[in-house]
Amino acid sequence: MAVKVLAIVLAGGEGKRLLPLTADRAKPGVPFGGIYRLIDFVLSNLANGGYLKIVVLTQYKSHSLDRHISKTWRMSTLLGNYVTPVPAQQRLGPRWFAGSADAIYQSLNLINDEAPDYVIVFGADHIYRMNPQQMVQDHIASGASVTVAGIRQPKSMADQFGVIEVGADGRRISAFREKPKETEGLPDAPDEIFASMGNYVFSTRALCEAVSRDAADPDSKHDMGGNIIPMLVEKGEANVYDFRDNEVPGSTERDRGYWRDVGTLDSFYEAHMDLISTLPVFNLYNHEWPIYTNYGSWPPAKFVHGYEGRQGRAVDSMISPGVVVSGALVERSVVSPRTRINSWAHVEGSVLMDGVDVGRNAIIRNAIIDKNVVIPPGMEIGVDLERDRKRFTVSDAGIVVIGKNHRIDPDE
Ligand code: ADQ
Repeated sequence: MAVKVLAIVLAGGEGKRLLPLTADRAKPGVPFGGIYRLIDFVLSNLANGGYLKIVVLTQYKSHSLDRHISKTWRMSTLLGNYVTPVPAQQRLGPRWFAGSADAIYQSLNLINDEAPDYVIVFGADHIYRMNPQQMVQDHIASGASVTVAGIRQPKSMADQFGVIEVGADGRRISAFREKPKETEGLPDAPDEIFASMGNYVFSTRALCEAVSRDAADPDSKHDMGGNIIPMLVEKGEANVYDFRDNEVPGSTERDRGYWRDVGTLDSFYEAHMDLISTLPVFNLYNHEWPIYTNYGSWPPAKFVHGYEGRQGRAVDSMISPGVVVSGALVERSVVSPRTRINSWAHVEGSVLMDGVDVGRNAIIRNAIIDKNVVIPPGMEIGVDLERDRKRFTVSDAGIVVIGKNHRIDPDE
């Protein structure tokens, strides 16, 4: 008989480092790549891998995320498939989820109802393609209680990840430290560490026992990476699955093994830049492993001559349906539906989300402009960063970010 697998997607992240993009939406609900939201990547990986019983645990400002999930991810229930958003329960009293392990503990009834043999627990904040079937098979073959997906990352980023050390067999995790301040590099690559991707496969009993034990510990932060994985590592029951071994149909030499944590404004911006080069670092045009989404019924993007006959053009850019580029130039940018860019405007190296309106003669350079922002005619963004710092958010790398519905005073 086929093994039964339930997938749990952790989608409750607050995403403070992505502010202002997360001011009124949960991090997994942040728009990405013109027409997607971050959560579409993990859900597409699960669906393409054939895992169609999916519980999405949400909490923080989940309204637009819930709406997106029910609109986009409504699947046929005929075969018992589902993608269900489950908001934070409050059955343990008037408290919010404490951490990701608590979120699972509070949802144990869903696991009991489904009675799966294995539980996939994946994060929702990453841009990547992965075939989760290969990881599940690896987990089953090894007999471990938990298998953690691992990827090499620069050592300088160790304090953002769970850092994995493996034993002599290359599989068993001998130590796991969540976001260490200091750490050694790998023996064969001193500038790299082996990082947890925040994706786990559990044997059901081991998961239920671990989160129940953790729930009774008053000193625990009830965090998967901080508490549950170290607990199972200590028992010698945790294995690693090397993401390098994962093979996704249709991936190119260039984007094989691509994985980005888009937890900061700069990494979010960089991941967009990875989409737009002629041979993209991350290829959204792989139809063998599609990333699914839903963005409404907009007509095709349109490029027209604008004021004084100026040509509307875009190069090295991704322009979504419903966009009108009228007599403006768009370069190295990602533009979401319903955006309008008017004559003589120049948009360069930028990410424009839904319904942005760029006035005539405006210049937008190295910026992220969130939903429905109206850029007044002649405004310059990303040209004088000192000035931008006084009125908008400017990231460490100098990317100017304007939050959703921000009303710009032209004299600002
Ligand atoms: P972080 O991403 O910093 O590190 P966390 O903030 O717990 O850890 O987020 C993990 C996932 O859980 C995210 O998808 C988030 O949205 C979600 N989440 C967090 N709290 C939640 C809650 N209470 N309810 C529901 N969902 C919740 C983690 C691991 C590290 C690993 C990195 C990889 O802890 O070990 O290296 O991911 O990016």
